Amino acid sequence: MKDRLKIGITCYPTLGGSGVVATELGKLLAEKGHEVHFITHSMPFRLGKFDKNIFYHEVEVNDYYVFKYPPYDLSLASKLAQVAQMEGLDLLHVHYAIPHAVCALIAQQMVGSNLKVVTTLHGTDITVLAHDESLKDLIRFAINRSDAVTAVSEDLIRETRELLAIDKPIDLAYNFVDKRVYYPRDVASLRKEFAKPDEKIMIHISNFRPVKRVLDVVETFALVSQDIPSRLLFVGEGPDLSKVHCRVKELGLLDKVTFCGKQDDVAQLLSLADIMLLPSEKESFGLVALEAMACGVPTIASNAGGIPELITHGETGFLADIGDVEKMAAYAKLMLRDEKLYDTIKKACLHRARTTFCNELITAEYEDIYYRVLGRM
Ligand code: GMT
Repeated sequence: MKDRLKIGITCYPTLGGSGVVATELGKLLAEKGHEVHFITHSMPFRLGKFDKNIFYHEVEVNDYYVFKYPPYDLSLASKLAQVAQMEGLDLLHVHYAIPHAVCALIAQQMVGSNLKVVTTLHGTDITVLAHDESLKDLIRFAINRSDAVTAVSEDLIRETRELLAIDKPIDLAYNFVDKRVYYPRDVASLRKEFAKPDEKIMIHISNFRPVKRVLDVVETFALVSQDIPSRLLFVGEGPDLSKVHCRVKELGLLDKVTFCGKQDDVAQLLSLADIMLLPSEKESFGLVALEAMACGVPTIASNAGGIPELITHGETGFLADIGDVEKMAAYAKLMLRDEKLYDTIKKACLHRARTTFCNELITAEYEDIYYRVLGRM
């Protein structure tokens, strides 16, 4: 290892792929000997077991009665500066431009420019928030003033440049999976609880936000299950869950669909499945499809955002236009009926997840960025 770094990490700790990526990255950096300080409003949900190199600092928000909105952003900025000073941090790596990068830049002003700020864009901070005229200039400011900016796909880099007219270099750092956690698990006995031996299992995991188009999952499954005995597992919860339940009921498919709710052991559940469905309207990367890939499960997804950078059509899964559930169902049937094709795709999935998107590679890319901004190449 070059120098041991002291790194502060801020993310949304309780939900979503960005929190998972930030937490897993912190754990891997700590394993490599760096000192990692998570500075968030609650304990990151994937933090797990104790590690001597990992520290957690909770941001407490002042709810003084005159504040209509408790000022979380100011409390975070102040905490970032405090921790940076107390612990002698080299840099803050913040996930999401708004508000985290802005808070980190305030902390940098308070502490001095030796404290570097690395910002990672995950998607909705650009694909949703950068369309909001009231936030656009602030996001551009956060990006331009960060010492380095990374994004999770080429597509997100392109969209950031287009939407915000940014010239500054943006580094690509794909999402990654820890192959010690995501691999095909032996789930033979658990599988019996979900499906009969001749039934196939399809799975969808998300936060059930409208952008995930969860009803397309139901329609795709309905078409597949007409021809192939199969089951569907829904993992996660969110605003569109009740719509999904209604549609499943309407189609008379309740006995074939299991709603698992929020689950921790995603690798175990993924290993049960034959196919993952991800028909999102927009997806800057699609971490969950990578997690599936690492468990040897091909994904049928929409041809949206950064998904084609992850899934190679016909090799590690299949892509269809957004909303084209007939095509998605046809691809599912194609794979489920042809064992040889399925096996080839499964092997390609495992290979791609373990090479292009492996934890060692991407962690090293982030480390290089840290050393670069610190002038310690
Ligand atoms: O997909 C979500 O709704 C959660 C969101 C988040 O903020 O955690 O995920 C975004 O970041 C992930 C990690 O980089 C990406 O894999 C997801 O594709 C991205 N989601 C969207 O772009 C909609």
